[in-house]
Amino acid sequence: NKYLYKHVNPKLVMKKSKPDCKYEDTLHSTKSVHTWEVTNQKLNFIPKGIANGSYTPEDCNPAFSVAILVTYRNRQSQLDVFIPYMHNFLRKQNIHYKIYVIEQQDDKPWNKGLLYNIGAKQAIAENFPCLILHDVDLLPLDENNLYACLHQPRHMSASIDKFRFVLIYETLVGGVLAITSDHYKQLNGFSNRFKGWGGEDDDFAGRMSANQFVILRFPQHMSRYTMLLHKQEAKNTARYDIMTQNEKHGAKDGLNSVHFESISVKPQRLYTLIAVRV
Ligand code: NGS
Repeated sequence: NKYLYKHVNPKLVMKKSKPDCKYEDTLHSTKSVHTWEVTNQKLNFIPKGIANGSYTPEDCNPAFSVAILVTYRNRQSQLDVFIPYMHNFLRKQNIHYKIYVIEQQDDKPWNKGLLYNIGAKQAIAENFPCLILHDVDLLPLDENNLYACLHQPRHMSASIDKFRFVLIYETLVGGVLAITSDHYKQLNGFSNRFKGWGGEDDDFAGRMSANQFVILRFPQHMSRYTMLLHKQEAKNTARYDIMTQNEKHGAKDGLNSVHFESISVKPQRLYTLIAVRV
């Protein structure tokens, strides 16, 4: 597929004895294996070969290497479903991946943009060329939805059951977004100024559009997700004001202005936890 951004993590040692992984079936097959039942099945089964939240195919050399960044606070029951589900889903895609959970471990207002920037810095430091920004409450339903970056950012979760599988607005990039590390750096990442729920993703879409990026999407049937239920978070009432202000000084607010009280990186078997106090 000419639109795929081929990117192999330089840290991955390629074993010559292995053939290259195949992707045609994943991209072109019309069969949709993941259906509703799968959501409720196999949640207790964890594939072998996972350490620090990372997996690489055993029998072939992957062409894609992705860091999955999951921002998180206080939703243990969702994490308990998300992590095993994702390992089962991703392992079939013949990619190299690593799941990072970036947890805000304080009671201050939720700062998702800052958490994404912190996760991105870590993944970039570990040479991941592709970042997948992922809500913890979204589970992909179609295994043709390849977890890989394209030549432009791709909004992967355009079709969510909660919204009757309809894209709620054209510039939505929240939920699940695949973007190359180079593009993320070019945008200076997310604004760190959104405290509380909402707006940081729309602000990020503004950065993409200011940089002439195009938001790509796979066909709707491949972009289906189911959303785990939860209470609506407290909305940030200042979010529209911040978006307006950011149009003027976004360059000083992002990856280059990440501040926090403390951070620790704690590798666990099924994910690498980045614990942050903001
Ligand atoms: C918009 C929010 C986005 C959010 C989207 C979907 O209204 O941050 O809803 O949210 N924008 C503003 O508040 C400015 S959802 O219903 O999926 O949780 O991502």
